[in-house]
Amino acid sequence: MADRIERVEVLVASPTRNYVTLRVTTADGIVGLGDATVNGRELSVASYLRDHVAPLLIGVDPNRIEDTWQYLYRGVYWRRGPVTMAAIGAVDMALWDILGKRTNQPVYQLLGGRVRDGIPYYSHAFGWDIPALLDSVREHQERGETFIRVQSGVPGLDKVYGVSKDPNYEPAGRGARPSEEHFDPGAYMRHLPKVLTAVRELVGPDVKLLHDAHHRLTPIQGARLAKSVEEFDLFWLEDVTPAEDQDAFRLVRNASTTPLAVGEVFNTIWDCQRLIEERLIDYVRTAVVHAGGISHSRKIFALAEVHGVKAGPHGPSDVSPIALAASIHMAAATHNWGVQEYMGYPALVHEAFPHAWSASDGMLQPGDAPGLGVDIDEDILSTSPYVPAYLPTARTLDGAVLDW
Ligand code: GCO
Ligand code: MG
Repeated sequence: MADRIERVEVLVASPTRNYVTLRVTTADGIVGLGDATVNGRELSVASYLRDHVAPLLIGVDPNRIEDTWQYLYRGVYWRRGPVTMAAIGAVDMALWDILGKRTNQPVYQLLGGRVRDGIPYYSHAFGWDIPALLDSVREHQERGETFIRVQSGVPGLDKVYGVSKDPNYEPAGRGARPSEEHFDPGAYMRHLPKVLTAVRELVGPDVKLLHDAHHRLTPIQGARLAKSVEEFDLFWLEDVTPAEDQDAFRLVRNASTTPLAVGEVFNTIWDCQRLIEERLIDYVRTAVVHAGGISHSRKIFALAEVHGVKAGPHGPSDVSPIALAASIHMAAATHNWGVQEYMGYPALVHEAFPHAWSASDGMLQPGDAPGLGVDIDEDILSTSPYVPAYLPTARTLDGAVLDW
């Protein structure tokens, strides 16, 4: 069974948007894929992998998944942060993929096998005004989706997180500098209850509604918002205040029983330890790619399980179908899974990364292909070069920078 890593390649490509893919090939000819995409910082992870990680992997036994993780994390001294952890995450995914292919089993089987028949996902409905949002919600319902995140424009603001003029919500704009947008917390906080009143009236009590405040509010504003939307019975309120200030969540928690979800910007178990151990949140949202891959994410979700917190991982279109596959395989085998985010991809992304996983009627399925079950179309990737693209920057109405 021993084998050794012979080749490590980093592919950066932009089939509609930028993705960083790691391809690891062993002496036995097994190929493992990992996603290392950090939206707007793609080239840093590519360099980290190419210049600093790839040389360390040559000759390593790919079966030593946990040891390789520890070597790249503890053995390197400089640790944590999105670039480092996405790079380690990509290596980890690729090694699980290789193990699955070597043993001819899907990764979820290696993680202990299925604990559920399908993985519910939530999708993203949006509209500039309430009627447009309601149309979007109806479309999601027609697709059989029962977990729907609702985002709407705010009167007086010309750009708002989660709402776009395109049919696909795409926050990163192409160009050398981020665009800028202004945000007014007061206008937003006054408007959201009206939005949720209309949506709840449309969908009735059974549909699970979610909403993302995207780190824009202060702790006390977050507490007030969570309280003001309590009657709409949200499945969760996401990122109601910036996540670094873990203690701030106590204020929100004490103010309301609206379930809270946080953590898409976290990279390690230590970033969310307090939130989980002190039961300040209900769902932890670390993305498999940005939190060190499958091996480390398992530990985060195991800690969460002990404290009654569920996984609700980030699954935006700015991580590739390889990372989504890793998340789906974990979801199939992890008991305390709440819901998986699935923003969907444009057709070209599905073609660039042919995959065994599938999404229909509000459920994701991992498929039964060995490993993670994702491939790459090299023709598409090699003809879609990297294009600089950035998330916008937000400012308050007086021009001061605000968390985006
Ligand atoms: C989500 C997120 C995204 C992020 C994006 C950043 O919940 O899907 O908040 O929309 O903004 O992934 O790269
Ligand atoms: Mg979010």
